[in-house]
Amino acid sequence: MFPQLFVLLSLAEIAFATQLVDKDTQKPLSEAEAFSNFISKSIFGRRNFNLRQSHVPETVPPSFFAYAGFDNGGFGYNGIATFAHLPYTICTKSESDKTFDIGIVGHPFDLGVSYRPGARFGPNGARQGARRLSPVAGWDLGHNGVNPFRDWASVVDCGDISNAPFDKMEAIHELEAGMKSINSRTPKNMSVSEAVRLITIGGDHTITLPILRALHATWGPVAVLHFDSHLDTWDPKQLGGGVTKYAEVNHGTMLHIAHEEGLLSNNSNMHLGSRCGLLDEHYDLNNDLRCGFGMIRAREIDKLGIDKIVQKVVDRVGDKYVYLSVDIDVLDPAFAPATGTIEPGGWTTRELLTIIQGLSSAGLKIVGSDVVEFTPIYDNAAETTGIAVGDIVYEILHWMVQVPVKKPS
Ligand SMILES: *[C@@H]1O[C@H](CO)[C@@H](O)[C@H](O)[C@H]1NC(C)=O
Ligand SMILES: *[C@@H]1O[C@H](CO)[C@@H](O)[C@H](O)[C@H]1NC(C)=O
Ligand SMILES: [Mn+2]
Repeated sequence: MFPQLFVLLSLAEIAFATQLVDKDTQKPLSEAEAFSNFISKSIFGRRNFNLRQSHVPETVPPSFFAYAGFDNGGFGYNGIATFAHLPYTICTKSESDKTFDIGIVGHPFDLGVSYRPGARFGPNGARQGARRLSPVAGWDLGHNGVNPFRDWASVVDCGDISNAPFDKMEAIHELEAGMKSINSRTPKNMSVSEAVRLITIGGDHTITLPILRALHATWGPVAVLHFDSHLDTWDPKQLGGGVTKYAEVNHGTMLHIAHEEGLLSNNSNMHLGSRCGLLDEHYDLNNDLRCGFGMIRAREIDKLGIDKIVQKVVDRVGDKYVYLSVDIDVLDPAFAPATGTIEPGGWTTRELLTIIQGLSSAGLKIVGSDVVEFTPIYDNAAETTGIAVGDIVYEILHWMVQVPVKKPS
């Protein structure tokens, strides 16, 4: 009863206050008109927020407000969480031919982990972490004048490639088939870049194997730049071996297997940010060399600095096609606590972003990429890891936009 009484009293006050006469025209007003007039002239009244019609100089671009609702939510917290509010496209369908150039795709898979599980929730965790990224405000201070969402390339969120939860081998086949299907799409802007390119959000690191298998048909062997605290070239006989063949395929052996299958360049691959325990005094490192990897260890950054790190990578890779694989555990746990196999002593988010930008500026020919091992359940209330994953994907997107690719002839 009390609220109704309050309204009645208020209306009476309104009628009195406005004297039922429009203040501008002096025409008499009904009680209802007086009420709405009172509200609209109060501080609660609707303002005209269309800045394009207001006193803003014409050189100022339309307000961010004017875009609210643009492509699934101009403001970060609005809308369905596609990556950076990008349009959702089912990229595996042939109807998607010529509709996009670069896709963000999720691989919700974590059947290959050795320690903390849960990376299957990584793709949607990264979409949540990327909410404050948007085509609407995509011009980054670190990349003068480029908004990678609205440059020559059409960028979409391809959704996830669904995969079987009960059988790792079946799931890996499904991921490979899905990637092959998307890779076969004709890009929208053929005049700039001849192939669609994908940034995959994992998923545990095993997913890099089906991705490399799917890329091989188009690009041949690629130079893998592997940002990771671990080597991931472990001999399957060593890590998971002696039990079943099934156990040998996991997030610590996939680069060894990729080498054995001829998917990697012979001596242009590189680990960056390495730091981890080894399973043997000599065997792991010898096997790693055999798999074609060089290495920049995490602690070397303090002596080398970022420019020399970039130069070493550029010297090693040359003009080979590059596949970039970022295990989020390359970052120090302070910057990325939410991951499966944490190793203290890693790089900062800024260092990683700046190195990636350096590789991009050097024009290395990136044909695909992944950011893996984000396991949202271990993130904090500030979403530190998820937001870092979003920004790393954004940095890689800048690289793909900056360096279009031609298919091998
Ligand atoms: C392709 O990119 C060029 C260069 O930025 C641009 O002018 C053109 O509009 C783009 N074409 C399509 C179909 O998006
Ligand atoms: C790598 O070396 C092997 C053995 O010499 C050779 O058969 C293979 O073609 C080489 N692969 C590449 C990508 O150069
Ligand atoms: Mn890894």
